Amino acid sequence: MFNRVAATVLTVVAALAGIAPVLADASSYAGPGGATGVPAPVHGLHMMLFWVCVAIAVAVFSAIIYSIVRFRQSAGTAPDKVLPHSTQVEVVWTLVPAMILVATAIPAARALIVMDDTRDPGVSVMVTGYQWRWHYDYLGTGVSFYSTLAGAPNDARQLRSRLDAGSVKDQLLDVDNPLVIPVDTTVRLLLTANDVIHSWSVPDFAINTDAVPGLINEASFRARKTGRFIGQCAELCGRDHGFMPIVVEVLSRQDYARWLAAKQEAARAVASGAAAAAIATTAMTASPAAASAARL
Ligand SMILES: [Cu+2]
Repeated sequence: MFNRVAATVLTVVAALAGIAPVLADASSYAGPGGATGVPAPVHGLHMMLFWVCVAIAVAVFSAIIYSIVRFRQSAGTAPDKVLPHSTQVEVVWTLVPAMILVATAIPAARALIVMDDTRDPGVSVMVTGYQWRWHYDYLGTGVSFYSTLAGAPNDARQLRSRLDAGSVKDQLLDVDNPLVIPVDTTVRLLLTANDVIHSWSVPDFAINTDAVPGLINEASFRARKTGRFIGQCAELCGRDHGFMPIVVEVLSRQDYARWLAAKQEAARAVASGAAAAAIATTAMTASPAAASAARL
């Protein structure tokens, strides 16, 4: 009996050793074609682990069902005295799960390394979570803005608004100022928060990274196609946690350059307007003093 079990388990071990490289390669499966290069390894890893779990479940439940039927008491089976206290069996059924974990850890580590690679970004954005909105600061460009729930969804969510929330497009999933990024460009996000812990989560980019006050977390992704991608805050952050969605607009590189230039122009206009207003205020407050000084 024991020899048969040991032979079966050893066969499984040998098979696992043989499929380890296959498992490692499985993570390179292209996936369903998400918006970024990251979901491909993430999706591949998920599917590979799914099939490993299926194989384990089939093996374990088959053994359980076979044992229940084959060795049932009514068939006259005597309790086995070898298997329950067998050191060899203990060693084997410790080694097999350990080997499965090692075999799956290799592609998992590979996917994590790809996700955490923030070198040579084309665009770096500081993302700050607030109760209850996001702030995006395009580092080194002078462009920064808040991104809050868009007007129509915000109106419709109000108590007794009399607006039909069902008729609002992207209800609770639309913002006034989306995060705009170029396609085929590595985007590095530096995430933090100004009050409580939030989480910047966009499934299409396989990003779900906490934004923690006093800490800066990093994430990076590379959009493979243009379009509009939606996410939400994924960390319970207070009363309006459900009202701080994320919208990422992926533009072609030319469109992004135009968008950035327009934003920079607007930022310069605001800055020069503020400077002119400050000069005027200073002149107005200074003139009475100058007048009284002249009188003395
Ligand atoms: Cu939040």
